[in-house]
Amino acid sequence: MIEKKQVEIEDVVLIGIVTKQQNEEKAIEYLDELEFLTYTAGGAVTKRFIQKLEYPDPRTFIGSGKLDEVKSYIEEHKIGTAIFDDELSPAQLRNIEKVLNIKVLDRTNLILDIFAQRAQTSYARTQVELAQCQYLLPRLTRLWTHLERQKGGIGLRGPGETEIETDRRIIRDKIALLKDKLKTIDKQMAVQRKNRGKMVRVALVGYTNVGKSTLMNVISKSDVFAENKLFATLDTTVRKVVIKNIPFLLTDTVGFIRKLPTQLIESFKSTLDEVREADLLLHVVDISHKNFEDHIDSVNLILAEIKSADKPVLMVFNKIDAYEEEVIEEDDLITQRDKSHYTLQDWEKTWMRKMNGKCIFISALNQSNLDRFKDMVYEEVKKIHMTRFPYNDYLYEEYTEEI
Ligand SMILES: Nc1nc2c(ncn2[C@@H]2O[C@H](COP(=O)(O)OP(=O)(O)OP(=O)(O)O)[C@@H](O)[C@H]2O)c(=O)[nH]1
Ligand SMILES: [Mg+2]
Repeated sequence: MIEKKQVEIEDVVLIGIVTKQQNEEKAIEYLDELEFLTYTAGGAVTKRFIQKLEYPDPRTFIGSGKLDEVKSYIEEHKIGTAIFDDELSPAQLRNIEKVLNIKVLDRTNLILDIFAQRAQTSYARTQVELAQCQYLLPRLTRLWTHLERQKGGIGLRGPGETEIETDRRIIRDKIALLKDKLKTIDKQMAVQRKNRGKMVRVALVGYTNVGKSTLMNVISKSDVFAENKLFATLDTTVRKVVIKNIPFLLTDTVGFIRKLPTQLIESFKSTLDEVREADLLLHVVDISHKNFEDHIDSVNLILAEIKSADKPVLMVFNKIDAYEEEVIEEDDLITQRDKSHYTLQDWEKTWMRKMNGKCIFISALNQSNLDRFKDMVYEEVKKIHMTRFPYNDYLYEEYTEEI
């Protein structure tokens, strides 16, 4: 079982690259996100290193000169952790550790660590533990586990802490055991889902931190943990919601992120089954985030990966209260107008217009436009409900209660 530990804030450096596929602006955006992830995991970023490269170096990810630069910085400032914004191969990880002689993590490792920290139920913890073991298996010979200086902290929570020095066989046995355990739970969950009968099922999906749980709370009057950190929700909550006269089930589940580790997608099978078996998806987007279009793409990629890309979807653009477009001053003749200058009205005229009204702008926090949102959900749910209960049409009679 994963151990829970209160850890002190650790000083961390971040390392990213600019390549042909990833321009400087993108690299900076990704590092911003990596910094938020680091903060969620309990780290404070003291410096970022970015290098321009044709391709990542197969031996050390960044060039050896750059690595030396990182080395002198971490030695001077006594930094204990370096985090790379990509998945490092086991060989890269080993080589980098040899040079830097501190704890080296990659994006995958960091996300797994946050999941380990946040998993509440034994079910979620088993899923995370499995993903961690699978990540760990090819990377067992890690230098930093032998170092005295770093005990606990980011990247060391979970099985990594205790099992790392044991051999691969033990990890393999453990993987088999965890898989068995999950299979049993998966079966129970599948039965539970079956018992819910033919009721229409709606799932909230979206990038992490967009406001899914907040929206769930305001429309179902439930109390799901919401917080301004990444991956506040790992477990699935299902609530019965009634709009007008149709009841349906609403699911809030784990948020997605760019490059969600595949180990996690596999181990969170049952959690994601809630999405896979949903009749309607509410794709929640944080429109106040500069990269919201990228976020939509990442979510759609993961939906495709779990074979849920062809479900009916309502796009829910949340956080309109926090949306701010950049303004070009009248005497500024140089700045080119781009998407950052769009108002919400401008956005409505873009590709969103082609969605045939399947999108809506709301603020879950200020509860604005929620009535319209509920109407739209009602219309969609009603369509599905009617195919499932064709003779049950008395449900749709609008009636006012006599006093
Ligand atoms: N300004 C603003 N903030 C919001 C709105 N909706 C949610 N938030 C804030 O956004 C943060 C994340 O909200 P959550 O509901 O936890 O987001 P989530 O999508 O469930 O996140 P994960 O569970 O981490 O995937 C919280 O600090 C919320 O208070 C909104 O309409 N406007
Ligand atoms: Mg949530």
